[in-house]
Amino acid sequence: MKIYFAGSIRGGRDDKLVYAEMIQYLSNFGEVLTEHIGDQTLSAIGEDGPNDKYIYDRDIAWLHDADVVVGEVSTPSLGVGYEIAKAEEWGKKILCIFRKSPERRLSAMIGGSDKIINRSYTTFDEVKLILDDFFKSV
Ligand code: 6K6
Repeated sequence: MKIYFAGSIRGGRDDKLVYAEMIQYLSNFGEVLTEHIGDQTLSAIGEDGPNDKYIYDRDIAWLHDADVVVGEVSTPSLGVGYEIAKAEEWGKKILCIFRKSPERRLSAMIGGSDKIINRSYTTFDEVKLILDDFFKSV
C-alpha cells in the first residue's frame, strides 16, 4: 500500500509534530511516500534544497502512484488543497483529518466534498482510531 501523506509546508509548520507522529503511525499500514513532511528541521521558508519545478514534478508523480491520500488539514495550505483536488480527480481514496478548534473551521471545499472521508480529532489517540478505521476500509 502506497500512502501519500499531505501536510502544510509553506502554509506554516505549526503542526509539524503531529505530521511526524502521523507518518510514524501510517507506516504500520504501508509505505509513506512523503516522509519529509514530518521533518522537524523543515521550515516554511527554507530556501535550500530542490527548486519548485523539481518538487512539483516529484510530488505529482508520487501522488499519481499512491493508493491512498491522507491529509492533515488543520493548517490551511494551498499545496495540500491542490493535492487533494488532484487526488479527487484521479479517483483516489482520500482521508482528511482536522483538529477541532474554536478558532478555525475547515474549508467548505474539503469538508463539503463527498469524495473525501472527513474526520476531526482532539487527541492523538483519536487520530490512531481514525486511521485504523480508514485502513480497514481500503
Ligand atoms: C522546504 C521549505 C519550504 O519549501 C520546501 C520544500 N518544499 C516542498 N517539499 C516537499 N513537498 C512539498 C514542498 N512544497 C509543497 N510540497 C507538497 O505540497 C507536499 O506534498 C505537501 O503536502 C504540500 C504542502 O504545500 P504548501 O503549499 O503548504 O507548501
